[in-house]
Amino acid sequence: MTHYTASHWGIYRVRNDGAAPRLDPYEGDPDPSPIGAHQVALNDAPLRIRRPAVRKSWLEQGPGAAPHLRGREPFVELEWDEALDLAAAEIARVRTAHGNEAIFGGSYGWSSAGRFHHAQSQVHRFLNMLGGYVRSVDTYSLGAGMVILPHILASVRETNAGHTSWDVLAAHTELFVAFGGVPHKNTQISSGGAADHRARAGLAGLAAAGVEMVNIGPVRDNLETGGDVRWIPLRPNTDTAMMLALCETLRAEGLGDADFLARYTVGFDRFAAYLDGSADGVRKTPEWAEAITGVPAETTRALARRMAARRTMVNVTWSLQRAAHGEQPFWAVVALTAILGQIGLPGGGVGLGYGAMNALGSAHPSFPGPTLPQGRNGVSAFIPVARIADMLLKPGEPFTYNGKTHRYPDIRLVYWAGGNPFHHHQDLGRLRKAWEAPDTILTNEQVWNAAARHADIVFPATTTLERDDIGAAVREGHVIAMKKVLEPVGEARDDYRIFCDLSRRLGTLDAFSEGLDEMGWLRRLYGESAAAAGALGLDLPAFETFWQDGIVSLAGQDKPVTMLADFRTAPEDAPLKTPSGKIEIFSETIDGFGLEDCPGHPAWFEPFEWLGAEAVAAYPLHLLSDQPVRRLHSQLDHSPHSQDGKIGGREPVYISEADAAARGIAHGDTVELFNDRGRCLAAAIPTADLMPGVVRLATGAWYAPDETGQDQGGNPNALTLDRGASGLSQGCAAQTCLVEIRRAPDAPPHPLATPPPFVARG
Ligand SMILES: Nc1nc2c(c(=O)[nH]1)N[C@H]1C(S)=C(S)[C@@H](COP(=O)(O)OP(=O)(O)OC[C@H]3O[C@@H](n4cnc5c(=O)[nH]c(N)nc54)[C@H](O)[C@@H]3O)O[C@H]1N2
Ligand SMILES: Nc1nc2c(c(=O)[nH]1)N[C@H]1C(S)=C(S)[C@@H](COP(=O)(O)OP(=O)(O)OC[C@H]3O[C@@H](n4cnc5c(=O)[nH]c(N)nc54)[C@H](O)[C@@H]3O)O[C@H]1N2
Ligand SMILES: [Mo]
Repeated sequence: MTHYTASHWGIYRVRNDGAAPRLDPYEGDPDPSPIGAHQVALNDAPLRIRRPAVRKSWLEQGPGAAPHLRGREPFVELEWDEALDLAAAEIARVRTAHGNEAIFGGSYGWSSAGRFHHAQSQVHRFLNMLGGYVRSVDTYSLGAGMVILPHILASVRETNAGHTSWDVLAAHTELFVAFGGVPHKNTQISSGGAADHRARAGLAGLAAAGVEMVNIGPVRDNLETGGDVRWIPLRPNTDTAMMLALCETLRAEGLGDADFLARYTVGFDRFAAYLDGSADGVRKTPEWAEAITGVPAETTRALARRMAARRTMVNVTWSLQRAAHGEQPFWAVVALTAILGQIGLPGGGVGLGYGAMNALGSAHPSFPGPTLPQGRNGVSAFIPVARIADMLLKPGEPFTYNGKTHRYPDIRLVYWAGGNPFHHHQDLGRLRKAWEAPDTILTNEQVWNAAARHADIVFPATTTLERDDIGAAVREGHVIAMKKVLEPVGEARDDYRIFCDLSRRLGTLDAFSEGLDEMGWLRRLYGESAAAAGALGLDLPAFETFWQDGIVSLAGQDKPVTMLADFRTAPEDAPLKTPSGKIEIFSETIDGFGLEDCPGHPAWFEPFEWLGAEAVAAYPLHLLSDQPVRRLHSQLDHSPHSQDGKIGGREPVYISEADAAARGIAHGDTVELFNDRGRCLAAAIPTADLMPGVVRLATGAWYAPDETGQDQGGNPNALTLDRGASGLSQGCAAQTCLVEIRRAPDAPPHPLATPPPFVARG
C-alpha cells in the first residue's frame, strides 16, 4: 500500500522508514515544487495553535468589548467545551437579535488541498444549516476577470479548463506575446493539488520549437524558457493602452481578419469608432500609447504587423486585471486576438493566464472532482469579495456590482475558516479599523498569524497531515488518497469536528453531518465524483481500490486541447454563452449598465495611481505585489524555505539599479516603503530585471505592525489601495499603488513571528 498526501503545490509520497515520516515528491512529477518539503517538521512549530483561546476583554466583558484591542491584547486558553459553548451561544444570540443577515461567512481563502476538509465548504455548510449567512462572490485572484469574461467570451471556469495545451502551442505557435510574462514560480500551484508540474517543460518546448517569445511588462525575469526572450518594458497598469494601439494599427493598416470579425464577433464597428478617434477625438495610435506606456511607437507598430503575419498566441497574466479598471486589459486582449482572427486555431488566439497556475495548458482529462455539498443559503445579501472593509465600515450604504445596486449588510458576527484576511486584503491599516465593527469574530486556524491574533475566539484546526482526505484539482488528472501522516498537535480538531460540535449545540447536527463520519463522507464524495467522471467516459476504480492504491492517474488519457476549437468549427452549433452567442467586442449589456468606469467596449482609463499621475511627485515608485516564489500566499512563511529567501528575516523588495543608486540603497539594506496609507520594512535587492520607477515586494510575509503602525514583516498590503477595480466588478486592485522608499535606520533582524501572549483567566 502506497501512502500519499497532497497540497496545492504538489503530491508527496510519505515514507515511514525513519524516525519521523518523510515526504518525497510524487514519482510522476517531472518538476516538483520545494515549497512543501518542510511540512512534517513544521507541523509542530511553536506557531501552531494548540488550544481554544479567547481574547481577554471579550471573555471578561462579552461581545463587542474593547474592539480596538483586537490584535493587541492577550488571549486566555479555555477547555474545548467551554469555548464551544461560548461560540454557540454567541451565534445563537446574533441570529435571534439581528438575524442571519448579520453573520458574515464569506471566509475567503485557500485553506488546504483536501476536498472534504475544505474549510470554506465546511463553514458555508455549517452556516447554511443555521439559515444562511452573508456570502462573498468572486475571488481576489480574478475579481474583474470573473465579471467581465462571461459578458464577452466565457466563464472563467470554462477558460481555465479550456486552455490550449502546451503540446499544441509547441507544434503550432510561431509568436508568443506575453503581457506579464509566464512566471514559472506561480505554476508550482494548482488549487486542490498540482500533480505533474508541466510549465517548465511547456516553456522549454516552445523554446525548442523556435517559437518567438516576447515579454511585455515592467518585469523582465518572469518569462524564462531557456532560450531567447525579447523584453519590452512597459509601465505597470498601462497594458490596455498598448493593446488598443495594436488594435488600431491592425485596423488602420487593414491587417485584421474581417471574415472572423463578421462571423464570430459582434460590435467591432463601435470599437473601431473609439480606436480611430471618431467617437472621442483621440486616435489610439502607437504614438498616443507611447506617452502612456513608455513603449516606443515603432516597437508597437512593428509588433502588430508581426502578430498579423504569424500564428500568434497573446497571453495575459491575472495580475493585469488585479488593478484599477482591471476589466479593460482582459477585454482588450480578447478584442485584439479577435481582430487577429486566430481564436480557435491551434496555437493561436488568446491566453488568459498561462503562468498563473499549473493547470492552464494541461492536456489531462477534465472531470468534476469531489466536492462537499454546501446546502442552501437563506440569506441573499452578498459582497464582492474584496469589499470586506467597505462592508464593515459602511453598513447600509449602496454599492454597484455587475449592473445592479446593492446595499452593504450590517454585520455583527464574522466567522472565518481557511483564509487569512490580514494577508489578502488591501490597506491593512484600514482593515484593522474595519475589524473593530463586529461584536464578535470567530475563526478556525492552524497558526497564530495576524488573522488569528485579530479574532475573539480562536479554535485550533488540524493540518492536512493530521487527517484523511481526498485531493483532486481541475485538469490535474489525478485523484489522491490523502492519508493521515501525523497525530494532531495539541488539542487541534478538524474543521468538520468543530462544526459538528457547534451544530450539536445549535440543534443542526443531523442536517450538517447527515450521520456520516469522515470515512463516510470520503466514500460518498468519491462515489459522486466517480459517477460524474464515468458519465464522461472516464473510469475511476471503486473506493476500496482507490484508497488501497493511494492514487488514480488519468495521465494516460491525455488529449491535445485547442481553446474554442468547437466554436470556431461551428459557431451556430457551439455558440458562446454570451448574449449574442459570439465574442462581444461591444457589449450592449455592459453599455446598458451606464457605468462611467466601464463602457460598452474596451477603453483606456487612467489608473487611480500610476507613473503618469500627479501623485508621482510624492510617491514616485509603482509597487507590484506579486505572488511569492517560496510559499503560497502567507502559508508556510515560517518554513526554512521561505525564510531562506529573506535577508535578516526581512522580505526582499526588488528595486531597479537606478532607483536604488538615486536613494543610496545597496543590496541587503533595510528600507522603509511608505505612502499615505502605511509603512513597512523590507530588505532591498537592486536588480536589472525591473524597469526604473517600479518596485516589487511579494505578498505573504506575515503582517506585524508595531505600536506606531509600521509593519515589521514586510507585507505589501500595509501600503496597497483598498478600492474596487470599477463599479462593474469591484474586484481587488492590489497592483495599483504608488510608494516611496528610503533607507531605514539599522534595525535588529526581524524575528520569526511568535504566538501572542497568553494570560490566566482574570
Ligand atoms: N497586495 C496583494 N494582495 C493580494 C494579492 C496580490 O496579488 N497582491 N493576491 C490575492 C490573491 S490572488 C489571493 S488568492 C489571496 C490569498 O489569500 P488567502 O487565501 O487568504 O491566503 P493564505 O495565506 O493561503 O490563507 C489561507 C489560510 O488558511 C489557513 N488554513 C490552511 N488549511 C486550513 C484548514 O484546513 N483549516 C483551517 N481552518 N484553516 C486552514 C492557513 O493557515 C492560512 O492562514 O491574496 C490576495 N492578496
Ligand atoms: N509560488 C506561488 N504561486 C502562486 C501563488 C503563490 O502564492 N505562490 N498564488 C496563486 C494564486 S492564488 C494566483 S491568483 C496566481 C496569480 O497569478 P498572477 O496574478 O498572474 O501572478 P503575479 O505573480 O501577481 O503576477 C504575474 C506577473 O505579472 C507582473 N505584473 C504585475 N502588474 C503588471 C502590469 O500592470 N502589467 C504587466 N505587463 N505585468 C504586470 C508581475 O510583476 C508578475 O511578474 O498565482 C498562483 N500561484
Ligand atoms: Mo489567487
